[in-house]
Amino acid sequence: MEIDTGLVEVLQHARHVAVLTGAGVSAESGIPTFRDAQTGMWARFSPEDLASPEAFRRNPQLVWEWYAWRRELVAHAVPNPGHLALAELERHVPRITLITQNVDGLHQRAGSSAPIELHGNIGRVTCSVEGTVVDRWAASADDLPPRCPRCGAYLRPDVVWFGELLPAAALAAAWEAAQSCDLFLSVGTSGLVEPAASLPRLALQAGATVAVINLDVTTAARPPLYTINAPSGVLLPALLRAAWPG
Ligand code: BV8
Repeated sequence: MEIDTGLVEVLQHARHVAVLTGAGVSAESGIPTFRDAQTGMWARFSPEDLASPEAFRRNPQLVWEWYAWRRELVAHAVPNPGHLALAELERHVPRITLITQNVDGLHQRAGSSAPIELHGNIGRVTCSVEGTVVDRWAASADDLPPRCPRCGAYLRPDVVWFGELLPAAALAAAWEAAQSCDLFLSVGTSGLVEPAASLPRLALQAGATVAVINLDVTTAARPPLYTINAPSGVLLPALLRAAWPG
């Protein structure tokens, strides 16, 4: 795969690379993206209808079951070459800040050391009242969602729903990285969800080179902005091989 030499050079000399990933990075691991039609029994729902406090208040069992279905999907997924290439980047660049909108934990499983999870992690469950993480709960098929062992309130997935605030420390770290990196890679995200969607623009305004890797862009090189239409699982390993052929 031919990659613009200008972009390769920026990567080779970068001191700090920030990466923002979206559902597209996990698509090649078999996890449907938000923009793909929901599959099977979830076909009639849109994520925005399920991933919100209102939806949970209206029908906590339905929302819990949707997340249980996704947790199962994630449990059987494995990191793909795109995740692995991002983890390998840490071996070549002095500072990497990996910011993800994904809640599937695949970056950690690929070996990335400290991904910033802007929207939480589906593998964690919290008490919907206390907000604290709950590791074990009494499984009960007929009373879903399960209840907090301490206060009896419903349990919920530890993710940020639409209309909820992002974790302040995670957002601040992502904001700082976007403004201090030399190169910002935006990979596999439709860039529709705020405030994550503002990060690439912030990086560009702060003087970084920005590369957008997606399936719904046209490949073009207008430094400091590069857009590359390619699957992340192919492009990211190719980008690393081009920068560090050895
Ligand atoms: C907030 C966790 C302050 C849950 C997610 C009105 C009222 C309230 C809020 C708002 C409002 N209007 C706007 C807002 C803000 C709102 C928002 O942005 N809404 C959008 C829909 C307009 N944001 C929020 O609510 C955020 N909080 O703003 O707080 C506030 C509070 C109250 C009132 C006002 C403001 C919270 C947002 C977090 C929501 N939680 N996830 C869960 O996962 O269940 S978002 C969820 O959807 C994902 O985490 C992700 O961020 C997003 C999906 O986006 P992508 O990851 O980009 O995935 P997508 O499917 O869209 O695109 C995939 C892309 O990959 C495509 O481009 C495709 O081409 C590409 N692709 C596919 N395959 C590949 C590929 N690319 C490369 N290779 C491939 N192989």
